[in-house]
This record gives sequence, structure tokens and C-alpha cells, in this order.
Amino acid sequence: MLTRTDLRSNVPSPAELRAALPRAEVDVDAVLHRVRPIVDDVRARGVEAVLEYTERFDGVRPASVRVPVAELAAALAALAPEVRAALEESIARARRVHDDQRRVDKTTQVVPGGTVTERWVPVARVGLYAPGGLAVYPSSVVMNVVPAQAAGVESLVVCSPPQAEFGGRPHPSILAAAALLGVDEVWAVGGAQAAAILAHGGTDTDGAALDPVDMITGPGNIYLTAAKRLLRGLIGIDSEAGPTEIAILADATADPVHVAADLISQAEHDTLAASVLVTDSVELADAVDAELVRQVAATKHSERVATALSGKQSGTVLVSSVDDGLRVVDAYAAEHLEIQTADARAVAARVRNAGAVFVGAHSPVSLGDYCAGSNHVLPTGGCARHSSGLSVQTFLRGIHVVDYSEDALREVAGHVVALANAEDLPAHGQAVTARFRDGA
Ligand code: HSO
Ligand code: ZN
Repeated sequence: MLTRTDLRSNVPSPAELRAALPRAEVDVDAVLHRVRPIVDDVRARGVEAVLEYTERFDGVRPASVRVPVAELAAALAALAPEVRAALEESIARARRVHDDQRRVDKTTQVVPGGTVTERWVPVARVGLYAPGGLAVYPSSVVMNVVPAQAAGVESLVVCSPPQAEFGGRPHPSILAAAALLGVDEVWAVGGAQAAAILAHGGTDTDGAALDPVDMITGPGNIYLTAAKRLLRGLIGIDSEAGPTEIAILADATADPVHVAADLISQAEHDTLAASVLVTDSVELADAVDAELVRQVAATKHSERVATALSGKQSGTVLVSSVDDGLRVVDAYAAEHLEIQTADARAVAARVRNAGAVFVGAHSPVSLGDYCAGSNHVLPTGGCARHSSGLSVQTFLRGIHVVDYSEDALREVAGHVVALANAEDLPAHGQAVTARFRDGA
């Protein structure tokens, strides 16, 4: 089922590997020309334009963009008790991890009388996107809201596409998750028009203000991603989300039943999802292939999974050792990386590039998707080489506060003047010497 790449005789350089490894091609640039007019139109015509695009793309015209608060409480009251209990556990565990991430302000005394403090200040208002097309993920509401709240963001809006079958409101599970998290502002809007109205703000059908946000996070379809790219600068964004990925580094000690189940679990998201097995054991690769055939036939979304697993973005990479496997998974920089090898903790500690690492036989990715406490909004498409998943840090800005006394400034004045003159910016130096005109 999985195509094989054999690197047992030679593992190429990281750059060559990146080109050689299976990966989905998602061309956000290719849709920019369609997204730009939508963003411009929403900027110019606000909610009227939003509702027109919503009608065209979602097949429904909501009565208002903002969902009445009473409907959030009603959705929570109607939520199945086992789903409510599971969401509560998911939220509690995520809060434990994210509360621990909060950075503390730090003051460094550079010289006597001269300090620099790094003050961590939350973004004032953020828009958190939860997709609502093929996928409706209340768990993603949790993963966006928890770090933002832990950072101290005061104003949050959850945004999710309206559903025709729910009268133009987002899916009830999204509303219920928002209510459970204590969020009272939910907007029924998706895709490029969601990013545009979040960034520019507008006036709702009832005359209420839809205030613009400072930052948009959360995964969405390619149109949302393209709009976030266009609006970046005016607002902040998290890293661009592509189709989900799982890589598993496994040796002969791994259980092929588990490996196959985990590869299938992420392939279930999307026909473009990537499932990649990296192993030094041909026996394991063979056993996983046999298991995939058996398990894919039995799984609910069998067709979608089979398409993802047979796509060019998925496959098995054979290597001659776990060490070589580490080089491969580092070059791939998966969104999710499982380590199912002997001494998995030690192997995991050597990983340099991954959105999140799942260690050993009992830490599958789907645990992290829902209930590990970790975040599931993670960098895809190799972005784990330079970016992190969503965290409290995403929603904080570090402001340097510079506080020098007269003596401390005098002591360093000569150096400032020398550097200013070297850059032919003498007024910079004079801004310092002006304070010491007496020649002291
Ligand atoms: N694996 C997805 C997140 C998710 N899984 C939501 C289930 N629901 C991307 O990390
Ligand atoms: Zn998932």
C-alpha cells in the first residue's frame, strides 16, 4: 500500500533528502489571485460582502455574523454528556500544560543604573479559526483558546463556517466547546472572508460592531491560508497550516498493528494527509503493509484513507539504522513524529525537527490530538524546521523596557557617538551628547 524509498545504501544530504522525501504539494500562491478580490471586497463593503460570499461558498445566509450568546449556552446544554466530559478533560489537561508555559518578565542589570526588562504582554484581541468543512473539530477550539487564555489575551473571537443544516450557525459542537471554554464571541464565517472580516472588522446586521483583531490563528482550508498570507502584517498569524502529517520512526521492536493504526489515524483527515514510515526493518515494513490492507478495509473512511496512503505524499522509507532514520525524520520535519524503537526516549531526545514528538508504544498521535495536554495546532510542510506549534508564546510579545540613569548613559555615551558617526548618523550621537552639554 505504501510506496517504498530505499535509502539503505546511502542517506543523502538534508537538502537532497527534502527534495526526495514524499510530501504533499499545496500551492497557496496559486489561489491568491482568487482570494485577493474577496479580501479587498470585504474590506470595502464589510458584512454585506461577507454574507454574499458566505451564501456563494457555504450555501447559506446567516441572520448575523455573531452568534447570539444564548445559542452557545443552548448548544452546551444539548451536548452529549460523554462528549462534554471528554472536552472537559481535554481542556483541563491542556490548561495544565499551557499554564506552565507562561513566561515571566525578566530584568537584566546591564551596568549599575542601567537595566533592560523583557516584559511579556499578551496580544489584545485574537481571532481563533476552527474549520467546518469536511472536518468539524471542537478539539481545535480547545487547542486555540487554551493557550490564548493562558497568555492573558483579553478579547477572543472564535470563527467557524456557518452550516446550512444548522440554520447558518457553526456546528453545535463548536458552539458548545466555545461555551465550555468561557468564550462568548463566536462568528459564523469561514474561508477567506473570515480572515478578511477578522482583520478589518465591520458592522453586523443588527448594527453591532465586529471589532477587528490583532492576530488570527488556527488551521483552515487553502483559501483561509491564502487570506492569512495576504493579511499578514496588518495582523499577526501563526504558521500556515497544510494537510496533516504523521511520520513514524520504528525498528523491529515496533508492533505493526499499532504502526498501521497510527498511520491510518492521520490519513483519515484528508486525501492529501501524509503518512510516512521510516524504518530499518524490512520485516516491519512488510508487516505494516499487510496490516494496512486489513485495517484500511475495516475503517469507516476507507476510501479517503486509501487515497491518502497511496498518494505521493505518503510512503515507507527504508534506512540501514535508527541513526540514519533520525537524519531522515529531521530532514522531513514532520508535524507529528512517533518514535517506536528500542530505547524510544533516548532516540526521541535526539530529534531536532518535529512539530511534536510522541514517545514509545503508548503515546499515539491521536492521544495528542485530544487529551495529552499538548497542543495539536502544529507546523506542517517542513515548517517544523523553523517554527513551533501553538503555545502561550504565540500570543505574547516581548517588549524591551530600557531604563538608564544619567550616570549609566554618560558612561556609554562615547560608544554611542562612535557608532553613530561610523554609520553617518551624527544626530543619533547628538541625542545623547545633548544631555551632557555642560561637558560633564
Ligand atoms: N491531527 C490534527 C488535529 C486533529 N485531529 C483534530 C483530530 N481532530 C492536526 O494536528
Ligand atoms: Zn488528527
